[in-house]
Amino acid sequence: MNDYTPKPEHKFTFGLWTVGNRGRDPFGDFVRPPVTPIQIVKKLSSLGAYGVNLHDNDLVPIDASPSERDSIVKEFKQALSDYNMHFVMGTTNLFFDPLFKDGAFTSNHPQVRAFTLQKCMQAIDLAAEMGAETYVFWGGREGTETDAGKDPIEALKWFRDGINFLIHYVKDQGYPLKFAFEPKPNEPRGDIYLPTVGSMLAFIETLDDPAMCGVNPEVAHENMAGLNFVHAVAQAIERGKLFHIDLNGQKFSRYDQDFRFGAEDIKGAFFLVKMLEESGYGGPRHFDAHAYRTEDEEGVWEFAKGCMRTYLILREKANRFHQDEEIQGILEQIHAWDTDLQARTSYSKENADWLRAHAFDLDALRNYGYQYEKLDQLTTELLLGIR
Ligand code: GCO
Ligand code: MN
Ligand code: MN
Repeated sequence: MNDYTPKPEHKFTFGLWTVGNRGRDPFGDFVRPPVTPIQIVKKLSSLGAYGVNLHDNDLVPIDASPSERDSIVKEFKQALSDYNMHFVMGTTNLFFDPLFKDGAFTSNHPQVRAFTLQKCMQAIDLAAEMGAETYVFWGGREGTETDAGKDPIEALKWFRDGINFLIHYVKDQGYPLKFAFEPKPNEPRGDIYLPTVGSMLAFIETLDDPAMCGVNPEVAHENMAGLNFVHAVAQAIERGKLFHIDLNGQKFSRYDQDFRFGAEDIKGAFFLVKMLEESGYGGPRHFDAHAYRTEDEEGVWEFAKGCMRTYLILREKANRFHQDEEIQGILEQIHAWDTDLQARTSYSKENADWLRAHAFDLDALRNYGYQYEKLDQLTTELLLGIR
């Protein structure tokens, strides 16, 4: 009998803002009462989660006095230890306050850019004090509606300068934190800079310490742009840059829906879980999603359970995929190696001469069938539960 019960060893985490989401949207107000951070920690712990993540102001109000801040943090740390929950990822809210309306690191206003550094330093201190491993930067409002007023080349330089400042701040403080950058193509801005995983990976290489920096890709964000999320994550994994991940569900090319993991594109979710498990990714499985606006508090916890359960079911399906003789038989044929020929494809003068002279059977290649139809149907049947 399979057991899909989440356990801390599965490393499932939730942002306070996810299960704490009260259902407000641009068209309508809150539909659920607030749940306190401590209630969230308690409930998630009872559901088998590993830990929580937060924005500075999810825990400490932006106008809290230093002593208020300290007592809130103390109480929260106590709750984490009481309920055996980890604090995994910290981040800064650089989008809610009206002063961030033109962005934070890339605001045209120099005082906003400087205030951003101050707010980030404080939020990084908070994350380090609570033992976070990873610090996420999501450029919520780092973008424009019109390019008439902001130079996008200059904006990228400002963003780089700001992040470099914080890289040096973290090193000077001796915090063992890594930075993870989260791309998104649009929303809430008309366009957000560095919109995809690929563009973020390129940007990271230009920072003062690229080794300390990786990405935090989100299913919804690549899918909003019509892109294949598995391929985006693959590129990050291949470069050792997958530091964190935001799992959720999304219909392609729509607004950021943040549905329960697996609620949409179940096959995409399957290939994602399969790749994460096979790649040895050891980081948290973070759900950055929220319950439908139709739900009451009970529905919120159903949503949280659903995210974790679906992940575990898909993980088990990935194991079955490996055990399925018919599927594996086809894969063996597809992946058959021609080792002699393979050896000829690493460059040497001799190999180049040999390859130039080699006669390929082009008709055999033209007529070769890859069997993907059968393989995909078998995968679909496996997912539908009849294999
Ligand atoms: C969004 C983002 C955010 C970030 C979060 C952490 O589209 O709203 O996904 O949820 O992940 O702010 O940086
Ligand atoms: Mn996210
Ligand atoms: Mn998002």
